[in-house]
Amino acid sequence: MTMTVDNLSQILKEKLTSSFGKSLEDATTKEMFQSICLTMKESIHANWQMTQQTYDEKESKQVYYFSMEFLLGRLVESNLLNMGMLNLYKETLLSLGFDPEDVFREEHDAGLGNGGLGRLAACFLDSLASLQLPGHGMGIRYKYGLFQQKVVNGYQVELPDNWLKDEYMWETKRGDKAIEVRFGGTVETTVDNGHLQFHHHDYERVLAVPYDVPIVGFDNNTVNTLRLWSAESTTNHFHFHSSRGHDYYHYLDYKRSIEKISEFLYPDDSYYEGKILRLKQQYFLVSAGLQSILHRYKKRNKPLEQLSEHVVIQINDTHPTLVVPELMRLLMDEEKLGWDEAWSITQKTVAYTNHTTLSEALEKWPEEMIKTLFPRLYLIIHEINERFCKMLWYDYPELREKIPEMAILSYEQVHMAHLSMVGSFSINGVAKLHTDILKDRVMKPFYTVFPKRFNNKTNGITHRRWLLNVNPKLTDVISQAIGTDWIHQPGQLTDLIPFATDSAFQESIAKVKHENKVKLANFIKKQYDLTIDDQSIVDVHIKRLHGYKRQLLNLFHIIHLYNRCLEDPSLDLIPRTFIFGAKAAPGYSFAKQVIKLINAVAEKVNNHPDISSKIKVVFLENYSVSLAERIIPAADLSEQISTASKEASGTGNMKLMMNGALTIGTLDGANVEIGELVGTENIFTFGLTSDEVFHYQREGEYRARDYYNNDRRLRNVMDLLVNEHFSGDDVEFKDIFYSLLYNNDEYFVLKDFDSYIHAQSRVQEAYQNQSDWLSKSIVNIAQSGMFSSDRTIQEYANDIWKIKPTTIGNLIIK
Ligand code: GL9
Repeated sequence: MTMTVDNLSQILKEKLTSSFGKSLEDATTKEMFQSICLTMKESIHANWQMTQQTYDEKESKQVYYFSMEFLLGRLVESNLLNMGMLNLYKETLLSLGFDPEDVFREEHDAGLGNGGLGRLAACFLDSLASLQLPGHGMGIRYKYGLFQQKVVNGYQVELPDNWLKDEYMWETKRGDKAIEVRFGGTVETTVDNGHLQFHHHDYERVLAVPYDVPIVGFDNNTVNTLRLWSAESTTNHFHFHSSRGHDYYHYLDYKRSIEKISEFLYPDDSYYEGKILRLKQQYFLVSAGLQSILHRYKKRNKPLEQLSEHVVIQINDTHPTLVVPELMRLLMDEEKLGWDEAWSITQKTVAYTNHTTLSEALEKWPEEMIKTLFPRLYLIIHEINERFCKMLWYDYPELREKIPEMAILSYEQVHMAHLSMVGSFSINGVAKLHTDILKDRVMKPFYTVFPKRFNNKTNGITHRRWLLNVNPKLTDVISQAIGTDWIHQPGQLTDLIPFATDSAFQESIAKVKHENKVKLANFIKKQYDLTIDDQSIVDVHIKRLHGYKRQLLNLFHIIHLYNRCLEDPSLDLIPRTFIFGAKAAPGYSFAKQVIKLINAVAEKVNNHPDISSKIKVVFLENYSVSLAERIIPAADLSEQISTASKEASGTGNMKLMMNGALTIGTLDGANVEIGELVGTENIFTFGLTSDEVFHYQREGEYRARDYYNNDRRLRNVMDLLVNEHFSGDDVEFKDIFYSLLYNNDEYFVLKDFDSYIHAQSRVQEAYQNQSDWLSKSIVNIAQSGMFSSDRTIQEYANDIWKIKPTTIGNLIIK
């Protein structure tokens, strides 16, 4: 049966009555949103059950993607798209007098991630289901996601993200599948029949309760699972006898201490804070996740020795590294396997992805902390380390002197990346350059020992959300030109290449871009009462605020343009709107100062009577998946200007390219691969290369001061930071100024300034020739199919996971 607007209207009206006791006329948009979800869930849940059943029947090998972060954003539109019902729902809502956008926006973003790493996990889930691959997510159901950002007086203020305050429509609590996770206590060793036995006593019990979110595949019947664990306590075992209520208060304390484990997401990106609660979160995810996997596996009645033929565990960075010792513990202590068998199974089951080479992000936990929280795991880690170091000593005499720096335990710390590399069969970076840096530098000795484990998997993004959902007009224009096969096979976007110089096609691309700009301008007007020019170049820099991402370099270009306008009021500039969106980690004061500086510059520039018609600076608060979805379709220029070698891949670069923005960027992360695909004439590259950065870091011959002294433009920009121009006083931005001049500019902002300014003038020049610009834009769209996460996931499936699609039968209820 195919559903019509009339059928669906009827269903939704009935849902409003049965669930809320409301008629259509009285229903709020929230109730309408919830009715839609309830209706969708009926068909999703039928396929969900069938998918799981089919996987079990066919004994499909299952992938579990363990991640501390899943930055899902909203699901309603992407689920509808994947179910093939988006247009039907939109039309039906309109016919019922609701604006679909308003209804969809009732869904609170699931902000269970900080940035790229968490969003990548979400894109991967979408691709897994869309490629009919049996792959699931394991994560934490944080009560509070990434903080909400407010800008007050130009400063970032953090508010809690209470995303569960209305019911989360997509999740299903599976109370029957709750699992116990144990913390602390002591381990007693006994010898039984010549075998060592480990007995864990006096531990604290935490109940891990799974909440499952269905992951709907595109145009197929697959529904995979994202399992999010919540830490809960039970009152079951407690009886309160004490007349003075002591037990009761103890119980409340205990309950609170347990619930803290899944209370909030740590808001740091590319940085780890050695907090004990964070370590507890990691183990909580790992132990609950592994126990549930083994439980399911055992139902297949296969020997544990074959685990790796049925299960793969991919760990998203080192955050879930404890899977290595925890799987060992479960196999040995619970399943009674010996060390060698357990080790062989573990190593064949776990695969590790590295997402950063920044040293401040490489996790090292104090041995003491590990020993106290997980006494049994500590013994196991110790043993793994002993065996690894011995192996190095005997098998790699040339590496003997490197043993201290390669050890898992050294200087009283546990090196999580080392443990991950030793305990897994695959180690991958997330872009070609990044993987090369791992092999040649950061993890070089490990590459010597385990050359076959290293491989590259360049990141990707789901084109369904980041093109079809966010930019339906562009989607239509593309399909009118090349048909719709590219939707299933995004690589076929290259069919657009012949259209790059087709003036009619260029015009339709230009029209879409302009309409998207008008829409964004209306949003900015409504939200900030700021008028932006919909004819201007929309120049966007959206990502976490971090020194290495160099929002400051962008800002220096803006201040430089501002200075030029002040000097020469008749300066011919194509109007530009500079858009920033960025959250700073709450404890990262430099990043917070940069936010204040962006807002201070915006204030000056936007209110200048002559300049504001040429330059506008907009800091959009609370950058999130949903905000990205509004900005990206309107962008002309994509700022990807990290210090070369520092950005492992980047994924915003891919989203913007796919929507026709041109990249101004360094030869860093996936920018390198973007440049190779589009050709040098269709990207604006500038700045130091990663080799040059390494060279300067090694030789210590960079002197930032010289650049300040010798470049008048740079001095004119920087002096404005400390002479009260942008702030009421001269100290507000002095830390920024000092970090550049006295701390020698760690991220080479001054060094790359000149080259960046030149690249920006090339941008302005290129934009003057609209036909040329549009052809560049089309080439970017055409080459973006390579960056669909379908391609990435297919590579993981072929090279690492060795899994094939499992088709799910045809029981779709539409
Ligand atoms: C990151 C890298 O910095 C990005 O360059 C990369 O694209 C993503 C996904 O592989 O991973 N590593 C990392 O710690 N973060 C990344 O974005 N940080 C956040 O997620 C905030």
